[in-house]
Amino acid sequence: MVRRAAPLTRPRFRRPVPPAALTTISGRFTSRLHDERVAAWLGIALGACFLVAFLTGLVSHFMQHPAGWMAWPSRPVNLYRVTQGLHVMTGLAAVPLLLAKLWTVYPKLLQWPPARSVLHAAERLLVFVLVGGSLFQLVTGVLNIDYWYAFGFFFTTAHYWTAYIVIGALLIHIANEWAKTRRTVMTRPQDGLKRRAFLLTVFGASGVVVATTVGEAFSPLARLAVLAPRRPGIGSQDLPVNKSAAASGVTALARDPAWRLTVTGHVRRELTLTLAQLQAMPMRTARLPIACVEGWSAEATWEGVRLRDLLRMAGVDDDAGVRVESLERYGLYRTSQVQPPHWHDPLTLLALRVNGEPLDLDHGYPCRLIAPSRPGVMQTKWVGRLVVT
Ligand SMILES: Nc1nc2c(c(=O)[nH]1)N[C@H]1C(S)=C(S)[C@@H](COP(=O)(O)O)O[C@H]1N2
Ligand SMILES: [Mo]
Repeated sequence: MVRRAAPLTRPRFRRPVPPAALTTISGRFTSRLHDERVAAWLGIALGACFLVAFLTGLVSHFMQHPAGWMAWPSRPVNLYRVTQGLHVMTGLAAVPLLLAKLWTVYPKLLQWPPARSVLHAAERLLVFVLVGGSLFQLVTGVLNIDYWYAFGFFFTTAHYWTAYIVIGALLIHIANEWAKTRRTVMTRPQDGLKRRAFLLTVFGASGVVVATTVGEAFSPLARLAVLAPRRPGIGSQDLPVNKSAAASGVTALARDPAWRLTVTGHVRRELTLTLAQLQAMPMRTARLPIACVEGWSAEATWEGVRLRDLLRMAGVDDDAGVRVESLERYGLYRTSQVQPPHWHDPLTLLALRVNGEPLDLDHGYPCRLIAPSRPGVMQTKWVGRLVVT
């Protein structure tokens, strides 16, 4: 009885392969979803994610390492928060898209013979560079935002340079595929293949990844952010901590009553201030986010002394730059540079308090830098010295 039913369904799989289907190297790739149309739509979505991730990645890189002629504005306050949130979200959304795209086109990747001509060989080499580079970016990016430094190289340098290789290969790939993709998506398929269901599943998977992470930056969705390693509102003083005082080895120095803030370098008057003297200066309040390169961000209410008040007191030229130095002895993020547009901004503070309390040790006690539109790594904690350059 059961066996008799089988022939009824079988002919559906015997239909002639439509011209749009990819050529396969053997009979093993039987799903008809290995298909140009599916590949085209996934490619469009991936291309959009990669272009946004590339541009926002450049913003992040050049905010941290500005070329000599670059002066980033200090407004809008949330500029970095938004660009870096987009960077991480488009990168994460690309993970299911890339996996689905690779599944869709793998018969083509394993094509035999490997090359029919020199041009064909070059085209295929380009695709392998694109695939390899994309996997590298997504894998290292995800490991980095999850604080799993499983790789032996320095993440930011590798991620930055690989981005140019990937985007270069992607632009050539887009140029090669443009006409075909356009034709494919502009025509209506006649074969009744369930592409839409497959694509909706893949886009849905991307949506789920984003929905369960985006709350790390967008606090109304914080409770949904089960995939995020940091969440707004969670941490000491309702604020996440990236690197604790203990991990930075600054606990004793930060608690030392002999702590002084010094302002030195190209100044007319060197300043050496005790914590009490700093506290006696005019206090300002600013509502500003910490926006980490890893994508999480959280807003807090900061109180402290305007950096520009301190620098004016020391007699600093308007076009001078300032290096903010931490008490931390080692560590890549123990100093940061503040350019004129940032220290002129009235919202840029040396903060002494956060969310109504004196700073916790983990948030930079006795004082930390907090400025608008600036990567988190440049919001230096446990400040001991300002050096005017
Ligand atoms: N001295 C010092 N300041 C630092 C860091 C550090 O490692 N050392 N980490 C930075 C990073 S990566 C971020 S995201 C913010 C986090 O600040 P929070 O821990 O108060 O949230 O602090 C920044 N300030
Ligand atoms: Mo960070």
